[in-house]
Parts: sequence; structure tokens; C-alpha cells
Amino acid sequence: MTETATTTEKLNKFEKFKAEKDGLAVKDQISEFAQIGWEAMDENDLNHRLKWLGVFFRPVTPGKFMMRMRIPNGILTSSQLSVLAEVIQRYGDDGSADITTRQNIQLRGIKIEDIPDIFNQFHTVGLTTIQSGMDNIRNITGDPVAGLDANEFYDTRELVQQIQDMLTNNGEGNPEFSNLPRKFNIAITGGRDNSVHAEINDLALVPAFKEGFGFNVLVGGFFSGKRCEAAIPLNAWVKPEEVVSLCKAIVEIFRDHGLRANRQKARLMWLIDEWGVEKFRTEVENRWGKTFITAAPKDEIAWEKRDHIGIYPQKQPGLNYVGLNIPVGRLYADDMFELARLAEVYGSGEIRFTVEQNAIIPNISDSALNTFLAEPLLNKFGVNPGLLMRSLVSCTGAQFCNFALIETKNRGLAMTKALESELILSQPVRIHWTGCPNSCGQPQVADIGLMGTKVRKNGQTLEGVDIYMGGKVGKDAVLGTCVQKSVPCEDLQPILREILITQFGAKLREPVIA
Ligand code: SRM
Ligand code: SF4
Repeated sequence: MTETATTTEKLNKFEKFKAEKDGLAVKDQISEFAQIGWEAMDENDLNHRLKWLGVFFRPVTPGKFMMRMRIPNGILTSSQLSVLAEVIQRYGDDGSADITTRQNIQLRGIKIEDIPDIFNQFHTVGLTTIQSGMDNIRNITGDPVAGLDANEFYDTRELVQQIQDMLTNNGEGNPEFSNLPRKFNIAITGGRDNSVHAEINDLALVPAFKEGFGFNVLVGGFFSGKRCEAAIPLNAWVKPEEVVSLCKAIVEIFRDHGLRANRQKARLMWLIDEWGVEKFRTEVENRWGKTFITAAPKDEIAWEKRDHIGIYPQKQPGLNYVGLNIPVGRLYADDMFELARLAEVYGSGEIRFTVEQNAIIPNISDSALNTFLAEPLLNKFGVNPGLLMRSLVSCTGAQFCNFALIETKNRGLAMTKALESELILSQPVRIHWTGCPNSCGQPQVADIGLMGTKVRKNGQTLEGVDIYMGGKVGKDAVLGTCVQKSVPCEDLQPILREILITQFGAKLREPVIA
């Protein structure tokens, strides 16, 4: 017998609380929560159901909530970014924001009594946090240079927005998809360099020509503490106008048949394993009501992955997009106001985010470039950062995440600066930090991935990492694997230095005195 939703006798505690009361039900209670305060809230509402509204109780900082937005295709207007800045500004030193590995923003320091007001503010500028956590579909990623890149095949922006609108009922919340077995990730790329890490999504659409332009469909990619898999081909090709209905059909199959008894096995790939890809494909066809055209023999991902840091001409003559390096994605209110102002003054009032946790300001005219580049904010968020800093990615880690086994962002920053001061690099090296095996910082896609763990040294328990290598992104993406286990963080810097010298051609600036 399969472990489907129908085997109710096996319901785990998550399935039980979802069955008792839908996650979205707390939408109507938010004013009540604001009045009674978080201490008086029901435990499941506080710890779990609020995540259906994108509101995360942080056990590490009780009373200071995190809010996870939805930013389809990673694109905001400057007025939206200013609203996000206003929200965190009121929390002084507690207020901050992070660009996430899904082209998204998380806000920190939020007090529950302010949430009704904050939601009203979001509403006025068309922002939503709905269904961005727990057993919901995460922020949908698309090409960060969609509509700007002369070499793209397809501009993903509208499609990503349409999928989000369908899945979230235009950002209001969609009870049709509020009880999935677990999380679900969707990515679409119409470019040549796999800018979204298609291979690590439950459902990914990659450009491919068959009857004209369309997408090959990949399914089942995911990372978890228990297992990490790259997505596999569904042997299906779809036209752009078929994508929204296909996403709906696949998410419905996941909702109705995904394994639920064991949360470790509740991601799409486990269902595909159980059914076999052929049966999965047939079930999707039945639900979709159409027969698939088989996949195009090759997709159009032919380039190495770009990081978009720097100045690049757009397909629109005379205009440029400028990629700014935001070290480990961390932003404060003043940074965000300033980014919004720069986008307004020099660009078209638009800011974009990448899955590498960086920002792009598009539509800057040739004539405005020099003045833009002289703006003080660019001293902090550079267009020509060091070759390690430009590719550094880090998950939240111990500062705010209770799953974390180690501190990541601050440590990653300090170690990157230290290594850059010791070494002369000849190429960017992508180092990803992640605080625990959940792999939010995607160490498996990195040149060097560092996964937090606890290690024993001299009778003491210390923060440490498992080292991953071999991750390849862009064309022919491959997941990296663990090459060295249990390195204490205090011993890590010389080990990374050695790896950078022996495997990535770095040279010492000066001999190291042991
Ligand atoms: Fe993640 C859980 C942060 C991208 C795999 N992730 C969490 C939580 C919600 C745990 C928690 O409640 O504390 C973390 C919130 C910490 C905080 O306060 O910020 C968290 N995940 C993040 C972010 C913010 C990391 C970052 O610094 O960028 C990313 C937010 C993305 C977004 O905007 O929605 C983030 N998480 C990812 C990714 C990467 C991706 O999507 O490309 C993964 C691996 C890919 C995947 O999911 O297949 C990822 N996060 C997980 C998992 C393991 C999932 C599983 O199936 O077991 C968990 C644990 C869970 O869900 O129970 C998790
Ligand atoms: Fe938290 Fe672990 Fe995800 Fe980092 S990888 S944000 S420590 S759950």
C-alpha cells in the first residue's frame, strides 16, 4: 500500500494539525493575534500555521518574527522596496532583511502587534507573503535578467507571475493548495545559462525547441537532510501557454498522492520513486487532460552560469543593467531606501534579485552610468568585488535559525575577507555556506560547499563543517558531494586556502608564517 493521504491512521503531527485546522485559517485571526500577543497564541498557530501567511516565529529571538515575502521572478519596484525598508526601520537594530537563495526577501525583527498594519501596507503596493513557508509552494524563480538579456529565448516574468497568481489566488491565499504534503519548488528559465538552478527544483522548465519554442520539463529535484537529488526529465515538452495548467496539474498530483506518513519522504521525488516516472507521467497527463509531446532531444542551456555582477548592456540599445554584490544578501533599512532611490533616479524604478543573493538595477542609460557608479552605496555593494566575495552565498545560520548547527553569514564573510587578503585568485570560486543538512544555502551546487555540523576536538564539541565539492552549475549541472567530513571551523581557513591553491589556481600573496 502506498503512503498516501488516505492512510489516515499513520498521520504524523504535521498532518494532524493541518487536518484539524487549515493553515490559511489564521489569515482571519491575525488581528486577534496582534491583540493577545504571541505568548497567548495556540502553539500550532504560532509555530506552524502563521507560516501560511509567511510569518515565522523565531525561537532564537522570541517575539521578533521573520516575514518571508513572495517576489515572483525576484523583481520589485522601488516603492515596494521602500515599503519593506519602512517595515524593518521601525525595529531599529533588530530590523534587517536578507535576500534569499530563491530570489526573495525575508524581513526580521517584526512584532506581532504590527502585522495587521504591515499587511495593509503590503496590500497598497501589491506585495504578498502568502503561503511562502511550510507545506506550500515557495517563491517561484525566473531569469533575473528576463526581458533585458539579448540572448534569452523567452522572457519568464509574465509566466512566473501567472503561476504565482494561479497558485495563491492572486496573492490572497488559495485553499486548493494550502494542504500539500510538504514544500514544493518551481523554477522557470528562458535563458541560456540556467540562472535558476533548475536541477534543484521539484518542477523546472528549461528552454527547448520542438514545435517552436517551449520548455522541457524536469521533476523531482530537491535537497533535504535525508536525501538530495537533481531533477529528472519527465520526457515532456510544453508550449509557454501550457505551462500554467501543467504546473497546476503537477501540484495537484503532489497534493493528492504525495507521501504524507513520513515527512522525510514527503517531497515529490519520493512519489516519483514509488510510482516510477512512467506512471507519474501518465498520471500527470490524465490530470492535465492532454497527451505530452515528448521532450526535445536537447535543451538550450548551453552556457556557463553568469553571476550578473558588474555592468552589462541590455538588449534595449543605450541601456544597461548593473549587478551589485550584496555580501551574504544582508540588507538594512538604509541600504534598502538607498537601493530604491538609485533604481528610481538612474533606472526605471525596478530592482531585481538573484539566487546568489545579489541585486540588479536595470535600465540605466549609458549617459547615467558614470554618475551611478560614483554613488556612495556602491562602496558597500560593489560592481567589482573580490573573486570569492562575488560568489559567496550563505543561509541564515545560527543568528536566527533554530535548525542551525553553526553560525554562517558572519563567519562566511570574515573567512572570505581573510582568504582574499591571503590569496591572489585568478577566477571566481563559488563558496556556499549552509548551517545544517537542510541545505538552504545549497552547498551541493557550489565549487566549495560548507555544511554545518558539530565536531569533537580535544574532548570538546565545536562548530564544524562537512566540505562538499564538485558542484557544477549552468550547462550540464551536477551536484557536488561530500569530500571531507567534520572539519572544526577553527581549522577551516588553512584547509580552504590549500583547496583554493591546489584546485582553483590561487596563489599566496605572501608566504604564510606557520
Ligand atoms: Fe530553507 C527550512 C531558510 C532556501 C531547504 N529554510 C528553512 C527554515 C524555514 C527553517 C526554520 O523555520 O528556521 C529556514 C528559515 C531560517 C530563517 O530565519 O531565515 C530556511 N531556506 C531558507 C532561506 C532563507 C536561506 C537563505 O538564507 O537564503 C531560503 C529561503 C528561500 C525562499 O525565499 O523561500 C531557503 N531551503 C532553501 C533551499 C534552496 C532552494 O530552494 O533553492 C532549500 C533546498 C532545496 C529544497 O528545498 O529542495 C531549502 N529549508 C530547506 C529544508 C529541507 C527541506 C526538506 O525537504 O527536508 C528545510 C526544513 C524543512 O522544511 O522542514 C528548510
Ligand atoms: Fe537554517 Fe539549516 Fe536552512 Fe541554514 S540550512 S537556514 S541553518 S534550516
